Amino acid sequence: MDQHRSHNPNSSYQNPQSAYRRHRDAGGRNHCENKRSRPNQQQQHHHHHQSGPAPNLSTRKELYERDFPVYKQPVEIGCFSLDSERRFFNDGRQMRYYVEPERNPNFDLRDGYKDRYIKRDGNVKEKLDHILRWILANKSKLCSKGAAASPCALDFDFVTWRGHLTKLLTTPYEMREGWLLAVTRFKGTLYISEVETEAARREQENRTERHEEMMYWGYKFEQYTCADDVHSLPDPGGVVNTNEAFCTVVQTRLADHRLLFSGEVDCRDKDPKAPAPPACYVELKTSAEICTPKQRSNFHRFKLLKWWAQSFLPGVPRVVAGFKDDEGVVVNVDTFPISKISQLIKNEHNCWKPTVCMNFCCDFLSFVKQIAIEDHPSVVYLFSSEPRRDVTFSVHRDSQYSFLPHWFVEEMSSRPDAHHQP
Ligand code: 0WD
Ligand code: CA
Repeated sequence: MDQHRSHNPNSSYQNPQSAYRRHRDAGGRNHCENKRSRPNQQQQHHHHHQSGPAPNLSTRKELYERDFPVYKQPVEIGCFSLDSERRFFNDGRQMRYYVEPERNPNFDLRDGYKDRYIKRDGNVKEKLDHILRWILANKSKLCSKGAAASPCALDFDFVTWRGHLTKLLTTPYEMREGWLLAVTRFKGTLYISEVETEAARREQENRTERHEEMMYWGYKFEQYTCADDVHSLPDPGGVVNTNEAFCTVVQTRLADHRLLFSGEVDCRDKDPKAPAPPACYVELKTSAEICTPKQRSNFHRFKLLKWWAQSFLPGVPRVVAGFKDDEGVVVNVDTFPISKISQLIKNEHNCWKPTVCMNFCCDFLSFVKQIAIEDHPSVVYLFSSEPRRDVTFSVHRDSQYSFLPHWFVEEMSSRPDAHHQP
């Protein structure tokens, strides 16, 4: 079991050094100053805030080097699949099975790029839609048993994609990319959905053909190592279609934050004796072949941080990595157990620490709970992070940022099973 996963109720979360900053630094970086909200009466009552400007959240890693917070063992409470046309199914039909490759397989990742590749349309912004569909499909088991006629309220503080939480975990170490996270409070639950930054949009527009092809390589590696059925073998001659996905939905708790999130899972152990999900899941990655000490150090400092954060969150225990040369040939394959990664990086000077990642995420979620007070499906609190800057926020009503769809709001507001009467 991972040493960082605490199940001990006595090792409870503490917050001795609050990282909230009462005053912005000189730059005044809130890009939406006029809309900036101040903590309201209710917050001040609960959190003893002084009046004055709303606080920002520091991203300085020194502030988060305290005890590892309680992170409960993630439990899979469901799954869903997206088919070759990106249609949603409330089941595991897109699950794939891991077939261990040779150590030096020489997989050609360029094969099929021109003629056997169907690429998901990246211009369609799906936001939280698939998760919301899953919530509605499982409404009866999710909604708290209150008065029989009351509308659905979820027993979760936060609903989001695992990928958004990964970005939060790595924020104190992120020196290149910022992020924008839109938050809406609806029936007490905080929904977090990413908004593409201007920088990310530009980067996507200016992608080189080489970069475009290299994005295919990761999916091609999956095709070499995954079978569609327990007893079948991978089919490298087939089509790679990136619309297809299998997603796990997990429940867990980080300190006092009850979380529901979903993440895409590449495949599972096909051994019938393998442990139950998520412990049987395998994350697949490709990375540049490591030839020099400098490359090894960079791999530990940057790649392993992202791999650890992404798989630790849903409790996926191992990453299988294909190391590729410049020609897109996988020259060797290695398995990284997530629980061993923190030891692996300990020799690296000034390296990242799991506790900093988890404490920052935890404090960010506390920050969001304090700021996003108004419970309304079209109000968005937009949180913004830029490397080496505090996290700032702005408030937007009925704007382009609103992301909860009407079909979700209406169904969650209706009486239980109101639409399902015969
Ligand atoms: O529309 C959007 N803006 C987003 C959609 C942003 C983020 C996620 N999504 C949704 C998609 O519906 C996708 O099915 O993400 C799902 C996966 O969510 P996740 O697991 O929370 O995302 P993440 O952990 O960042 O990525 C897991 C895998 C990636 O594998 P690698 O090994 O590269 O980390 O999901 C794939 C990718 O294979 N993936 C995506 N698939 C569709 N749309 C996206 C994306 N935007 N990002 C990563
Ligand atoms: Ca992957």
